[in-house]
Amino acid sequence: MNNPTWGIIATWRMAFEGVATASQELRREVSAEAAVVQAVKMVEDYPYYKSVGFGGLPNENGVVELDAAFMHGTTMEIGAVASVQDMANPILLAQRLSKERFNSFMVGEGAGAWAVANGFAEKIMLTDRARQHYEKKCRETIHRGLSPYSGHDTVGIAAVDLNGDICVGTSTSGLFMKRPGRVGDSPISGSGFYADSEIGAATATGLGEDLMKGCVSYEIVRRMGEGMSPQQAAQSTVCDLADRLLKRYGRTGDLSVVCINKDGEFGVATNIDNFSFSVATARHEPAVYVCSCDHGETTYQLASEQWLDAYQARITAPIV
Ligand code: SD4
Repeated sequence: MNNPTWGIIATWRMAFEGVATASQELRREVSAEAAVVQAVKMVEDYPYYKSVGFGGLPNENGVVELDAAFMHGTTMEIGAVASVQDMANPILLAQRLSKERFNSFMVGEGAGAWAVANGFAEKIMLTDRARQHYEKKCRETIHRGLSPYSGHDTVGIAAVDLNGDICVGTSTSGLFMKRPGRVGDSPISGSGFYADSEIGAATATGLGEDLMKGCVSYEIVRRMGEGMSPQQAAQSTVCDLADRLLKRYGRTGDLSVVCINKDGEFGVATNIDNFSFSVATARHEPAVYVCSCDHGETTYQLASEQWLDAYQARITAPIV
C-alpha cells in the first residue's frame, strides 16, 4: 500500500474557501466525509453563489428547488435529495440519508417533510438578489421567447483522507429557469458523482441532461480503476461523451469534471473555456485554476489575482 495521503478537489472557484479549510482538517486526520460535507455547506451558505444553496437561482415559477448528494466510497453509502424547498443545507440531508437502509434518495415534499421531522434547519432560500436575477431573466428572455438557460455552477467536492476513505458530495439549484420538478445529474449516482475508496472519486458540473447520457462520474472512476491516471480518465471520458453526443444527438451542452484518486492525484476536463476548479493535496497548496479547452484538450493555469478580483466583482455586482 502507498503511504497515506490526503487531497480534496472541487468544481469552480466558489469552493475555494471550503477546500482551503478542509485542507487544514484533512492533514489533521479529519475524515473525508466531514471535510466534504463542511466544504459543500460553506458554499451553500454563501449568498452570492447563485447556483447552490442560499442565493441559488429559482425555477421558472420563481421557486428555489435544490438537489444534493453524498457518497461514501468505502461503505458505498449514498444519500440524495432532489427538488427540496426551504431547507438550509441540502448536503446535510443527503449525508443523513446516506445512513438509511431504505428511502435514501428522497424528493420534493416528502423529502422536506422528512427533513423537518428530523430537525434539519428550514430557511427561505430565495434571496432578494436571486429574485432580481429572476425578474431580469424574465424581462430579457422568456417574455421575448428566448431560451433562458445559460451558465452552470454546481459544486461537487471529492476528498481522500489519511485513513484511505474517499467521499464525494454535490449541491445545486440546478438549471436557472428550469421547469418545476426538473432534476439534473447532481443527485444522480454515477452521473453527478461517484466514489470508490479502492480507486478514487469524480464529480461533474454542466448540463445535467447531457452529463447523464454518459454517466460521466462512474465512467471516470471505472477508467481510473482500469489504470488510467485521473487526468487521462477525466479527459478521455469528457472527449468520448462530447464526440458521441455530437455524432448521435447533434449537439452537446457544457461538460466539466474533476476527479481524484486514492494517491491524491487529480484530474480535470471540460469542453468549455473558463471552467475553474479548487484543489489542495498533501503535495499541493490550496489553489484555484482556470481551464481552457483547445481542440478537446483541457489545459489549466493558476488563477491570476486579476481573474480572482474580477470574479469577486462579478458575483457581487449590482444587478441592472
Ligand atoms: C444540473 N449539473 O442540474 C447541474 C447544473 C449545474 O449550475 O452544474 N448547474 O444539470
